[in-house]
Amino acid sequence: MINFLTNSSFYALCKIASITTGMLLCMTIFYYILIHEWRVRKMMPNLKTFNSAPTLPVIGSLHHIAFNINKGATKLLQIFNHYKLPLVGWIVRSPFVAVGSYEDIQIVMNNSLERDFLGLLRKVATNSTLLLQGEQWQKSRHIATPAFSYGAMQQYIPVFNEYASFLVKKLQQFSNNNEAIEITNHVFSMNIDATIQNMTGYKLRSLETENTEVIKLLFKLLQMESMRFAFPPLFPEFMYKIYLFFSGKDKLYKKIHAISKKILKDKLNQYEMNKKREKNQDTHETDDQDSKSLINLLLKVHKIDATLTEKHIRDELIIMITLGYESISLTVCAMLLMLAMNPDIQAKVYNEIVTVLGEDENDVQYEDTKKLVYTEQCIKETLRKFTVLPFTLRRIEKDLLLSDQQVIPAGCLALVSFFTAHHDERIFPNADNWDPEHFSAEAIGQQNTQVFFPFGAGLRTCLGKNYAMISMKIQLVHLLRRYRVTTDIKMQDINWIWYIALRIECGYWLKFWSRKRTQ
Ligand SMILES: *[C@@H]1O[C@H](CO)[C@@H](O)[C@H](O)[C@H]1NC(C)=O
Ligand SMILES: *[C@@H]1O[C@H](CO)[C@@H](O)[C@H](O)[C@H]1NC(C)=O
Ligand SMILES: CC(=O)N[C@H]1CO[C@H](CO)[C@@H](O)[C@@H]1O
Repeated sequence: MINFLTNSSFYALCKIASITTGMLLCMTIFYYILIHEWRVRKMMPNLKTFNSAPTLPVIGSLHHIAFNINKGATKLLQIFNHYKLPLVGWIVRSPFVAVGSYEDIQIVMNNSLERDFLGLLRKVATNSTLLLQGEQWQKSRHIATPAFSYGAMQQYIPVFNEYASFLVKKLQQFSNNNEAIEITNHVFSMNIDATIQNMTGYKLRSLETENTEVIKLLFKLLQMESMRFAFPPLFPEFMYKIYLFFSGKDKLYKKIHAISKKILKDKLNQYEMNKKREKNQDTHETDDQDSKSLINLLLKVHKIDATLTEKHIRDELIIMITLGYESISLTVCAMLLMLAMNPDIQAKVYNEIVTVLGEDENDVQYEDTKKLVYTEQCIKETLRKFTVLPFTLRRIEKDLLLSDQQVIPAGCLALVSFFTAHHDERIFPNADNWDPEHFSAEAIGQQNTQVFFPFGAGLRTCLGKNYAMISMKIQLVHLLRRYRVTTDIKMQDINWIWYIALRIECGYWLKFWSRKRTQ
């Protein structure tokens, strides 16, 4: 009897507790919706002046991109092409303004430092320079900057040369037989090996061993993250976590974290050992040797400043490596493809290489890269036409006056479409054509940095832009002086596909023809 009573009062208590919790939860949600609506209402007068793509109740403009897995972003580019930018769009009840003219991009990039990627990449990169904000960002950027200085670059150049000539050798087996090969994985392997070695000292050897496990993992990561972008129910962090848990895909993140932990642990041990040896020998040689590499810069601060955690180091490395090798590799692949389609231009690039470096297969030095002017023009044209990172998102902190007197209200997101600016017919006539003359001294000259954003703009520009340019030049020199490339792909076969980085859907199929005269 007594048992029965206590039991029933227990259930009653439970009932009351759950009802109260439910009510509290509803009230909190309601409260946040109210606050949000109040903020949006304040923005409305300004937002009303913008063009708008058709919206639906509740979901806003999401139907244009949603559920188009991996085509969401390319759909977005079409919309931007179709309606005139700036354009207002709605993520459920949150507004964003898309800008795409170089004038407006400059205004947004110069005035807003706060990135907001809607949760994208948060699971691997919250504490990286890419995603940090405010003072934390400044500090992180300050630490990483010397890793891309002139001095550091001198350290990387032998590595680029070594791996590029390795890639050249690798391609030998596919050359001269009139069969096209898809080169992404080879170029990816080369670049991930070089970048990991330069940033961390770790030798991955994926090109040598043809073990592309890490590349596949990182590609899956980008696929997952871009899928999330096209699937709005997964925007909230807790929804994404639930999805990952039940689909078993959290394993992917665990694997990536495990690899970065292992590299860091090895490096920490080595760092301690070097420090000890230094103390014993009373020299600073070991320390100075590679003190400018990213991992050493981070470790040095980590040792004296506990707020820079191991997680920060790992996030920084993952993001620099992933975005670095992706964008460099895809640009190199695209450039080879364009040269294959344009034999005249390829001949001109080859002639420049021979003029600057001679007939021998010497290593490329820093000074040589400066002299490869026409090659650089072609790389820039590739960065324009193929804009590997086509968008960025910024949170607008103060009302922002755009070039046509419209105002993006404070608190609103700005979606910056570099891709649109790079296809602006005012600046790049016949923008759909790949034509290095778009970057000839007469065509664009000094304007260059004002209208062209391959590495972003403003204070948050990409730290690795020199690294990327020099690395790409060295790879192209090694490849093009050994091989002539041809392809069966036509410009009209090219469709975009977006996995955080923009690629072409059909792949980069090339034929390699040895230039070496038979001895
Ligand atoms: C943005 O900043 C760059 C570099 O400081 C400057 O050259 C440019 O004129 C600025 N643009 C605008 C619109 O403020
Ligand atoms: C890492 O990121 C989180 C969330 O942005 C922040 O709260 C934390 O302070 C960061 N930690 C470091 C070491 O920067
Ligand atoms: C961090 C690190 O070890 N970076 C290396 C990049 O590669 C060159 C050449 O192997 C090394 O000297 C650097 O130490």
